[in-house]
Amino acid sequence: MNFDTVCILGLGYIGLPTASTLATHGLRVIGVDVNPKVVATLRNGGLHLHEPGLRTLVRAALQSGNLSVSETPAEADAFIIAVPTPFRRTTEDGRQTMDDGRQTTDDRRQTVVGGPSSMLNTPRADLSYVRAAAEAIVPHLRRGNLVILEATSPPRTTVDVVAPILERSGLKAGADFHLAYSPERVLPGQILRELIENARVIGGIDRPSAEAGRDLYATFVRGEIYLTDATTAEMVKLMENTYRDVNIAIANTFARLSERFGVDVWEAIALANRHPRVSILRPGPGVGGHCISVDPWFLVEAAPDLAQLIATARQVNDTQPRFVVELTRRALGDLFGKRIAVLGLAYKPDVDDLRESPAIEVAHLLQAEGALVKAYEPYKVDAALEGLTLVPTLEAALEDADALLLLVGHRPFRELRPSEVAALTPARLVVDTVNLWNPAPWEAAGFAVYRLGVGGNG
Ligand code: SAJ
Repeated sequence: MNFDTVCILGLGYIGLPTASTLATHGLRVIGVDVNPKVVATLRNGGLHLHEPGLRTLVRAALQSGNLSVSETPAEADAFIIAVPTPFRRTTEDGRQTMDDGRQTTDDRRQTVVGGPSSMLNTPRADLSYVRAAAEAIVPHLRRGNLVILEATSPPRTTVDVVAPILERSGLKAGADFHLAYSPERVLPGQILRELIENARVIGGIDRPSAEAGRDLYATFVRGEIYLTDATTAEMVKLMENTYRDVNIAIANTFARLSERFGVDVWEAIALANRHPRVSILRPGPGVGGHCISVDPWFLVEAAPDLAQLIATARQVNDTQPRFVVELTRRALGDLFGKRIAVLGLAYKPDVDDLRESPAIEVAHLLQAEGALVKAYEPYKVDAALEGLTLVPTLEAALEDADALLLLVGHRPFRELRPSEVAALTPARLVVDTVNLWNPAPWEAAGFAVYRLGVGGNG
């Protein structure tokens, strides 16, 4: 199948790079976002999100004349839905909260898969953006079109949710238009390269739909393209991220066990990983980002009776910030009134993304215990976060600190020299939750060193 025009709904971390890449590969692309600010920013040559190389790519796409941005979709040969699928918790009194625990102002309960929750506190996928995007396509859908869902979704969403909405056009999925699911699998921080080089899975509601999807992605994907059915493709995406989450949960559990048994988990993991069939991931302050901390819930929600292991792993990773707070309490004796320099707020090293970041939760929990937190995030020096004091420089975080708490293994932190740090702060205690720092030079510079997962510490 040949494509001249593609309409992409959702200009976020996936939609915008995909739209720009298709445009620079010669297709005419209409990028759609319902947020007028996003559209205005892009039209004025700005960018509303940070990803290495994206500014240059978007500029090239716009300058080529192939990419235009709009608040509403238009007729096209293919439509790609790349909107978010957040999740929400239901509290015991029936309130809906956002994934960060804030109460939602709009009650989207009717849009939550399966209707009102019977499983209290189990986060549920909010498909309202997916539904709205599919509805927006309906007036523009023509015979022979291809529609692709990229948003991470619970199993069967393409077949049970998206197809019926699109069929309101009077056209039949499969018979009149192609419909497929293709998950994005790019790593934040490396999106532009991985979008092109990663293997791609395309699941059609029938074989011709999968083949049409392959023809579209083949315009820019250099990795292998594998065809399957839509529900398998949905499962593949959820399984990948769940696999990683469960493996991080076992690493975090090993850290907890090691502290109890007087073992250094980092040494134990390094030695265990010498086994040819063992590859244990890294413990840390918890699992963040908008994918791995979210996607496993889609499986728990869809089949709670079968997914206990997955739910338990989520609970381990979700309680890891609390575990870090307890470690900090042990290091400091008491948290009340203690000045703590929190180093790093991003959800992982060397990105500026704060979404679902466990570091932010640690900072809030410390404050709830009466600690006085100053947080420094080198990749987001001008950010403002409700309820947290963010300082723009390392010096400002350190100047009156009682302790340093390292939560993210950013490169600038790796390069710190303990003797220089000692001159900037009265603190003589560091808590390293990511095993970034070799304790010896810190101890030589006068610091007591506590590390996550190290029994007896120091
Ligand atoms: N983390 C650990 N220990 C580890 C590895 C990670 O605690 O050993 C933590 C990180 O600090 C972070 C979280 O897990 O808080 C997730 O980070 P990540 O680098 O593992 O993954 P993401 O969320 O940035 O991207 C993932 C990727 N999926 C997999 O690696 C299976 C990416 O390929 C997906 O495209 C992306 O989710 C997504 O969008 O779904």
